[in-house]
Amino acid sequence: MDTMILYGRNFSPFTRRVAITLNHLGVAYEQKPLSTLEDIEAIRLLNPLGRVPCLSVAEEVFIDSDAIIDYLLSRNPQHTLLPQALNARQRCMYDNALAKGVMEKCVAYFYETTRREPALVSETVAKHYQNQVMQGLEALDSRLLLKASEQQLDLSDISIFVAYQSACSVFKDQLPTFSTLARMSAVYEAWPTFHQSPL
Ligand SMILES: N[C@@H](CCC(=O)N[C@@H](CS)C(=O)NCC(=O)O)C(=O)O
Repeated sequence: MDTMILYGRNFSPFTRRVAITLNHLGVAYEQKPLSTLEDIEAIRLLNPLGRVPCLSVAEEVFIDSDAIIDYLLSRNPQHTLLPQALNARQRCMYDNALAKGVMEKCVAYFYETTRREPALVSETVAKHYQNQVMQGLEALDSRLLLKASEQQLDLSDISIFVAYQSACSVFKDQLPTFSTLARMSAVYEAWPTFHQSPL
């Protein structure tokens, strides 16, 4: 059996969504929590862009959370993470895209406000990212209300959970209440497949 190694910390929402997907699929893996700040040279050896997540399987390295998840789902065709019915699939893909957008903007906001020289931080740009995060979460919060409660967990649920928790950790008390997201997050946090990969 090939050893799978996931590179990246769960603080990276993209890494965390891969980790939770691996847990959910029941795939054995090891995680090396490389940081883009402290371990950039090691990360560049895996990914020329110097980004996480990366997943190594034997001699092969996969990069980008979508491409990694696509590989994992293809390797585990019995999975139930992508709905088969057209409407449910479209809903899943739309919510997944919204959640990934929220992740991207949380990361962009975090970089803008913590990695730039203080004198160069643009409040306008940071505010724009913050608004995008808030609007994305607002849309997800309303859309989750409409989702049937008996619906099976799919890829979008993992992404929404990770995106929401990422926003909580980046924006802390600046984040308004999103009651449906908060409820969903509390429920999933108790599941072993989520619990196993904490922030
Ligand atoms: N589209 C990529 C985004 C990955 C990404 O942005 N990773 C961040 C950490 S959360 C990163 O490595 N940033 C370092 C950089 O871009 O310099 C994915 O889905 O994996």
